[in-house]
Amino acid sequence: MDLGGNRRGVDMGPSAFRLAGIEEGIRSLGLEFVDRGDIPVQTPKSRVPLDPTAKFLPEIAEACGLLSDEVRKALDEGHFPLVVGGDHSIAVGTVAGVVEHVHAQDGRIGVIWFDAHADMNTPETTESGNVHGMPLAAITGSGPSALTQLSGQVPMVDSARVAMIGIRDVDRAEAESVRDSDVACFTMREVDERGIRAVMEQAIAHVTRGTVGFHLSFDVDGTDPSVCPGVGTPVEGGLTYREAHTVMEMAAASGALISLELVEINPILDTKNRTAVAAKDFALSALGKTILHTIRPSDRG
Ligand code: 5AB
Ligand code: MN
Ligand code: MN
Ligand code: MN
Repeated sequence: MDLGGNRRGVDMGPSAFRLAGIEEGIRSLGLEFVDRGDIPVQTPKSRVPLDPTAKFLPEIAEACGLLSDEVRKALDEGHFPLVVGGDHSIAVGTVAGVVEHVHAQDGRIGVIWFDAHADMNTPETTESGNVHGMPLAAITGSGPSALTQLSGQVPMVDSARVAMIGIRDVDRAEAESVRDSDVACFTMREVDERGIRAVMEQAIAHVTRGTVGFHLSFDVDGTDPSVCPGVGTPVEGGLTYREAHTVMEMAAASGALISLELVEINPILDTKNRTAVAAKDFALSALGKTILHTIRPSDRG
């Protein structure tokens, strides 16, 4: 999917991610790997959006519905969903699927949102009209009903069970929504001052309180542009390569990670596929890869 952002080409992210060697990487951890293929996304009749306050919303909502069904099915079958984007609007579909699966057992989830951006705009606050700036608002119950009502539950996730990490670029009206919500926002300032380990410890505690576990939505632009240059909305001063691995290693060690998505990998803006390769390596850390040995699922708490 690349309908949610301005810069085209992010729909090629999954190809770049496969080329980076995710299958071999996952198999080398002793895990099974199933590629469930791509989710079909409608090609809009015209690139001129009908609604400038939520561009290509119908096409995005439809693809999110299909993705949600795929994610729920994977979880129902006992698999761990690893979703690869695509622009960040797909998070609405991923989270809807996880919520549907967990809700069938009366459970709630938390969300860790790793990103340079807060993605809490709505059609009322957005300055760009791009839906990839809106998914976290939709997940926590604000925005177009085509998105907020994608799972049986509104809000899909209680904002008090959401933690953002890496934030350093928020629009004026969006910042107000973040402050008015119960989201725990760990900006780059917190990462600088307290270190990523302390921030992650607090974020994990926050999203696991009263939940069955958490979803990690990893926008690669949360890392520094020197780490992941292939992104449409780069912002200086992001997490280092090692800090991003710490995020993933701590998510794995928590034993509470239910699902993972990596988004906004844009091969057109990249150099020699390094963004997809870095994203693949981050994913492997989240799946239990460590430098000297592997945390097998049976070792987890
Ligand atoms: B991303 C911006 N806030 O709404 C907007 O990459 C940027 O999924 C959104 O985090 C960035 O257009 C969306 C200016
Ligand atoms: Mn559905
Ligand atoms: Mn994002
Ligand atoms: Mn972002």
